[in-house]
Amino acid sequence: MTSVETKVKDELVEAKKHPMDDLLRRDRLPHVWCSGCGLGSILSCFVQAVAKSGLDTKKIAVVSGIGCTGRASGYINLDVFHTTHGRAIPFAIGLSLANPDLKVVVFSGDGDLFAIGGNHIIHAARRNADITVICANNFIYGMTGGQLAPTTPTNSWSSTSPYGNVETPFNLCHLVYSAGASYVARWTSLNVRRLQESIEEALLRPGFSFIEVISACPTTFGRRNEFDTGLKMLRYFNEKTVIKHNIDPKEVPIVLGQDIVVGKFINKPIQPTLEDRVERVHQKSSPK
Ligand SMILES: Cc1ncc(C[n+]2csc(CCOP(=O)(O)OP(=O)(O)O)c2C)c(N)n1
Ligand code: SF4
Ligand SMILES: [Mg+2]
Repeated sequence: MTSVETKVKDELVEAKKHPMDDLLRRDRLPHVWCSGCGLGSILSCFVQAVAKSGLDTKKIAVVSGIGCTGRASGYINLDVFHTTHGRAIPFAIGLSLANPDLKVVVFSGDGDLFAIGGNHIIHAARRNADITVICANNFIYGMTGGQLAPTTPTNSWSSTSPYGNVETPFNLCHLVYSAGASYVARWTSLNVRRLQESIEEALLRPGFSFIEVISACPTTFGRRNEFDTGLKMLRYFNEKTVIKHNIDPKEVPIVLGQDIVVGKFINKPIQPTLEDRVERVHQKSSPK
């Protein structure tokens, strides 16, 4: 740590307590995220949602994979696990099956969850695993220098698509809904109040819930795509965001230059979870 970082850290520790301090690991600050990054806002919405939910913080676990987003777990003052790249979902399901009283949250990036970890997320949704997944979608592999992800919009630029992306990206909300997700919402890192409410709602309902957060990444996505500051990305979100609740996620792909449809898309009636079904089998199979 440089002397400037040490000074900033000491000043922060000395500073007046913030209302969310109990849920943050202040000794880990300042965080590593770039100026203008959306991840700080998403983290803030998450801790505020936890506080408002009234859940017992001793019974919440947060799991993340690898990437800029994956670093979030290190700043949250709950039981947190920073797992390997792409494996946050199986780790989370393991926790939830071993201790169904836990509320298990996965907080990770689009690449982690839908590229290397894509197989796990579809099966978690299919099984209605009792986990809440918050996916920060910055359209890119942020941490490793801006490589093309399965979420990179067609025609946009990345370090591995220097002539523009020729592929069609996944519509994450449609993908998880098709696989069986019972709660699906999408917001941007600018919609802080609505995002916080959605996270709170997802935390309080059993079953597989999924929240996509379109997150500003000026450093690796933005600067190659005419949004070289966080402010430019937020202005773009502000201009293009349209709220439509209860819409079939199939209708709302993300196409650069077109409206970004956000909202609470799916909120199915509560169904038995994977954990409920496993518990029932255990009860049936226990010796009389
Ligand atoms: C097995 C493995 N493969 C590749 C990597 C390199 N790697 C680290 S983070 C990352 C991409 C992360 O992208 P995303 O999940 O979108 O997170 P972001 O940084 O954009 O928040 C990759 C490919 C790794 N750490 N482990
Ligand atoms: S590279 Fe992008 S996602 Fe990563 S911290 Fe910087 S702005 Fe945020
Ligand atoms: Mg990413």
